Amino acid sequence: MSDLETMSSDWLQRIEAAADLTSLDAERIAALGKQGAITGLLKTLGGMTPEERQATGPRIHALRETVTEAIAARKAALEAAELERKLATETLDMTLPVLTGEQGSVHPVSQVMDELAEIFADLGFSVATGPEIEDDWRNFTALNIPETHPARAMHDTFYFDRHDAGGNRMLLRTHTSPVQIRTMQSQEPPIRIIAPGRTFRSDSDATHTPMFHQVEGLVIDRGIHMGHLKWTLETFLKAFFERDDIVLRLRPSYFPFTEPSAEVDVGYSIEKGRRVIGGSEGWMEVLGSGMVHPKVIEACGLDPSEWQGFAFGCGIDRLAMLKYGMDDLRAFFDGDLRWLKHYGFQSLDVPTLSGGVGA
Ligand code: 2NL
Repeated sequence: MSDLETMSSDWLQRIEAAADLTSLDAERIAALGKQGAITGLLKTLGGMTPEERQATGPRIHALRETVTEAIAARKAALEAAELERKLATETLDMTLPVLTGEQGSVHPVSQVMDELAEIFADLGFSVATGPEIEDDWRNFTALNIPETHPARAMHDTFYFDRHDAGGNRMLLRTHTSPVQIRTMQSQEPPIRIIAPGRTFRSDSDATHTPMFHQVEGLVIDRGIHMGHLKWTLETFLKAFFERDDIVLRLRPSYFPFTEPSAEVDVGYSIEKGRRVIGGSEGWMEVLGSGMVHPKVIEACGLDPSEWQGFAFGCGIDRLAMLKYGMDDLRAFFDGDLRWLKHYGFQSLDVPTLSGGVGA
C-alpha cells in the first residue's frame, strides 16, 4: 500500500471511530483544518516539479474528497442516532395542567365606549378623537369661557408651565369639547360626531377621580333645533339601557357654550331594592346639553346665521355604573383583577346592538 492509501484508510478509521459530533469535528480539523494533515499535503504540491505534481496531485485531491465525504456521512449518522435517542427517551406529559397567568378582561369603560360608538354609528355619527394635552384656547376660550369666567376655576384644571407657539397655556383637557372645536375648525358641516375619551380635573373623592371619561356629541347643520336634540338623546338612551320605558326630563340650565342649555334627567324605578333606569318613580341627572352657542360656532370660523347645532356631554364612568350596577367609582381605576373579573367582559363580547337602535 502506498503512503497515501495508508493515510486514507487511517483517516477513514478515525472518522468511523468518532463517537460523537464533538470528536468528529476534532478529526475534521486535524485532517482538513488550516493546520490539518491533508491541508499540509496539498501545500506540498507547490514545491513539486510539474511532472511530480501531475502524478501526485489527483491522488491527494481524491484523498481530500474521500475524507470530506466520510466526515459528512459520519455526521449524518451521528445526528440520526442522536435524534433516535431523543425520540426514545424524551416524553411530553400532556396531562400536566396548563399554567395560566392572571387573565384580564375588557374594562366596563371600554365596553361602554364600544356601545356608544355602535349606537351613534347607527344614527350617522362618527367617532372623533384628539389630544389629551390641549391649549386653553380650545379648552376654554373657543367655548365662550373667557379668562375671568368662574367656569375656568370650576373645572379645577391641571395646567402645564408650557405655552404653545401662539402663547396659549397648555393644560390637561377638562372635557372632550376641544375635540369638537378641532372638528369644527377642520371639517365642513354637516358634522355629526361623538368624542369619547379621558378627561382630567383636580378633584378626588368617592364620586370624583382626577382622571375620568367623558363622551360629548355634536351636530352642526342647517335648521337644527331642540327637537333634534331631544329625539337623539331619547333614542340613544333607549338603545343604551335596552329599555323602551325611558322617560326624559329636560330642565333649563346654564353652560357658557350652549344657549339654551338643558340638564337631562332620566326616570328610574326601584326593582328588588335597587334603582334601575326606566319608568318614572324618580329622576336621575345623566346628561348636560343645549344648542351650540353662536359665539362658539363663530370662534371655529363658521357663520352662525347659516349653521346651528346641538351638543351634549356626559360621564362614561357614570353611564357604566348605571347600566351595570356598580357603586364605587374609584374601583374603576384601582386595577384590581377581582373587581374586573366580577364586572369585566370577555374580549369576544360585542356591543348589544346587533338589532340596531330601532330608530
Ligand atoms: C356635562 C355637560 C355638555 C357640551 C357639553 C359642547 C361642545 C361644544 C359646543 C357646545 Cl364644541 N357644547 N358640549 C354641551 C352641553 C353640555 O356637557 O355635564 N358634561 C359632563
